Amino acid sequence: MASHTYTPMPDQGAKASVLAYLVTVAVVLLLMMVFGLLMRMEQARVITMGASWFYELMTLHGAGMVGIAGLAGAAIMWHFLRQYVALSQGIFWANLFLFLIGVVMILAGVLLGHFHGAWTFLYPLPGKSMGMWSQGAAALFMGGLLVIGVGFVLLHLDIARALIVRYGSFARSLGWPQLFGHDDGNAPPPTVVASTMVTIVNIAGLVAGASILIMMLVNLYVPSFNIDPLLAKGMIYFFGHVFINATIYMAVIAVYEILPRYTQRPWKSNKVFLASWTASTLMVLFIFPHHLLMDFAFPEWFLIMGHVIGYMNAFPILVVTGYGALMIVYRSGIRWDMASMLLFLSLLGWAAGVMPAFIDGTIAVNYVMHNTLWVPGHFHTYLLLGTVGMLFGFMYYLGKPDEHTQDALLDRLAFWLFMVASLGFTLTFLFSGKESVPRRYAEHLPEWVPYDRIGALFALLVIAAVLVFIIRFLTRLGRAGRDYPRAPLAYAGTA
Ligand code: HEM
Ligand SMILES: [Cu+2]
Repeated sequence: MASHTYTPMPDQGAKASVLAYLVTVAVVLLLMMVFGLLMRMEQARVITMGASWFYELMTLHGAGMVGIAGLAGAAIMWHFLRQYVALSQGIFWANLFLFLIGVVMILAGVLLGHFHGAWTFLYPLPGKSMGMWSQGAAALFMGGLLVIGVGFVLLHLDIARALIVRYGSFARSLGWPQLFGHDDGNAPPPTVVASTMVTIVNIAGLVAGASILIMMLVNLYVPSFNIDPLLAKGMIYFFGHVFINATIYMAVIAVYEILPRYTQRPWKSNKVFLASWTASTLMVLFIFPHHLLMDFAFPEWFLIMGHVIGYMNAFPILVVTGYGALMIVYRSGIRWDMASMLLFLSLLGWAAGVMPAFIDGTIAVNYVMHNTLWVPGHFHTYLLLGTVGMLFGFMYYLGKPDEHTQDALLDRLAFWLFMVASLGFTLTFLFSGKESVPRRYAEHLPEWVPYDRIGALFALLVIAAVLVFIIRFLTRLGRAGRDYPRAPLAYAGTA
């Protein structure tokens, strides 16, 4: 039987590039969190920066957080996928390089050019600012997104190439022979299955995103080049929905790889696992209309599709992952340290974050809830506790000097603070949503301000906890991943 592991040369270059990604992520994440805190403080009437600044920060925060979540997911995926397939180091660096160029363009468009049309850059807003920003500012913002998108396309094409070289086809790297035929115990490991799924959906999403960005850039300078606004909105949400969902499907690879190392129990891709990843590969592409349920101009079947498939997609991967994690951990005598605790918390955060989306994905509910803070309440739960929790788990794993090192009391306190403060922060969003407080309002009515204040306080505490995680990671940089790449567990065939 063939082994799935492929042992790359233990090289310093790969380690340096993953760490460069993570340092970038840490710095931008912290900055974006501070922007988020400032927005919440504005709503809470603790500070007054004015609507224009609020929307500039909101634009940066929305685009920046989504981009950084993608970068963090890519670092996790690349780090572990390298055990099984031969990935290009040059392309991985190129993606980071393009990301940084894009960030500079976006910062220039927003902070210097005052673009504040939100990350959604809905047509025709960027080109019709009524004097609030110039064509150039809109072009810098959208051009920056395009450059970042091109980097990710390159990265995914390289991953696609490497998967096909090793496995022959996506069908094989998704484990279809084992799913639809006899399970010979030789299915590709979870990391390979997840990377295949993400590669397929993200290439589709990024191509749609890049296409609409290019059309809108042309339209900025050649206004007679008209775009159907409904089509533009559909393409933007298809891209945005797929990209942000892909971040957690990449980051969850940390769970698949690290928990087994802690318990010495391999995470095998069984039929149920393979079936849920294959099903989600398709469903993630078809549920984006759940963002458009209020757009009555779309055909009805399209919206019903978003509702129904959204229901069906909410659970499979989450359930196989949660169940799998419980089976790996149950009576394993696992050592609970910062990495394993954060990874476990991230699964809980993911599960908790899906619930409000499930509710809001119901057409009748959506009419009432959609443009309220309920929605930021949902996605901050699964992104902050889920994706970002996985990221910090990965950072602690890489930074841990050796397996016997005990975590300091400060770190453990920061863990509990992160959990409680994140829940508090997201619950104030959800509660405000339940009270019909609209989202994306710089100024809040006096009745809403008490929730905003509590939310701002919790946001401050989240940042305090995150500061501990990040400083700990940065001070361990020199030794992080000394034994890189860590020995992978034996999978099928080698066990
Ligand atoms: C300390 C942590 C954070 C704070 C204080 C914070 C705060 C905020 C605030 C106040 C808003 C505007 C809500 C509204 O009134 O509509 C917002 C929106 C948003 N946040 Fe966060 N956030 C945090 C973390 C994150 C993370 C980790 C992510 C993603 C990885 C994220 C992604 C977003 C997105 C995509 C939006 C929507 C922007 C838009 O409506 O255009 N945030 N956040
Ligand atoms: Cu979505």
